[in-house]
Amino acid sequence: MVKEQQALLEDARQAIVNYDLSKTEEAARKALEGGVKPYTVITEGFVPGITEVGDLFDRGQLFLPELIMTAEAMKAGTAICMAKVPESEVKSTKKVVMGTVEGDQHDIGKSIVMSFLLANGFKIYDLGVNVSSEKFVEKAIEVKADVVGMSALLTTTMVEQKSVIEELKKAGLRDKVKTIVGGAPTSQTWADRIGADAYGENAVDAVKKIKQLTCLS
Ligand code: B12
Repeated sequence: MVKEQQALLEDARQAIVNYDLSKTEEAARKALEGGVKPYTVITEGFVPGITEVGDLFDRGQLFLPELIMTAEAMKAGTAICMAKVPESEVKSTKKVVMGTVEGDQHDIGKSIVMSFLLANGFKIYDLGVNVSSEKFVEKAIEVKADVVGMSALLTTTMVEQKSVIEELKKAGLRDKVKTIVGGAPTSQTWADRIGADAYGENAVDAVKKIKQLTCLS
């Protein structure tokens, strides 16, 4: 990557660290104009910034209002980048129901994953945040989902992913619907432990794993 592009990514990181919404939007636009790929702006600009903010919050050096402002800036910047990712012209018939589990309000990562799935032609049903296991199952039945994706960002809520899988079993759907989990506290080990079919580390990995689950790769 050329030096100018690295400077643009540094501006993006800095704007997030300063939870400055308009600077974040400006940094996103400038980076895209400067030839940086949308996903790179997010992963190498915004994500290092939000990780730094998360660490400061963890150490008690920053508080919830700032965290909320950071999230708003992150959402605005990400939206500008994602608008540059074209929706796939090749439509798949595969349906993915996505949601953030019950008790959890984090949706930035899930939104990025959904945009990438859309860009790869999947049909997405977004249940939003704080979604109960019952709602996941109801939607999976309603749309005849191929895959159910669950996001969790809190160690206290990741256990809800297990509840969704159990609820799918109870509804007799476990063999018909594939499951994938994601979110910072989750891992392949966690996915194996709760009987999920896959774990996705990030948006690119999520697309790869969902393609494998639905036999598209
Ligand atoms: C932004 C943020 C918030 C925002 C969320 C806004 C929003 N609309 O999402 C707000 C301010 C609301 C918030 C609130 C809280 N937060 Co918060 N938050 C964060 C922060 C800083 C960033 C999360 C984020 O967006 N990351 C960027 C995205 C791109 O990454 P990601 O979510 O991991 O997603 C990627 C992958 O994980 C994966 N992925 C994600 N989902 C899925 C799903 C599938 C199916 C797949 C395959 C892949 C996948 O792909 C994504 C793209 O690459 C993190 C710190 C951190 N560094 O993670 C803390 C953090 C998650 N929050 C934390 C806490 C404690 C809270 C609060 C409890 C604070 C409080 N005292 O009230 C509340 C809880 C509210 C609730 N009930 O959910 C802790 C969690 C600690 C823990 N271990 O449980 C963290 C780690 C901060 C910290 N270091 O203490 N938070």
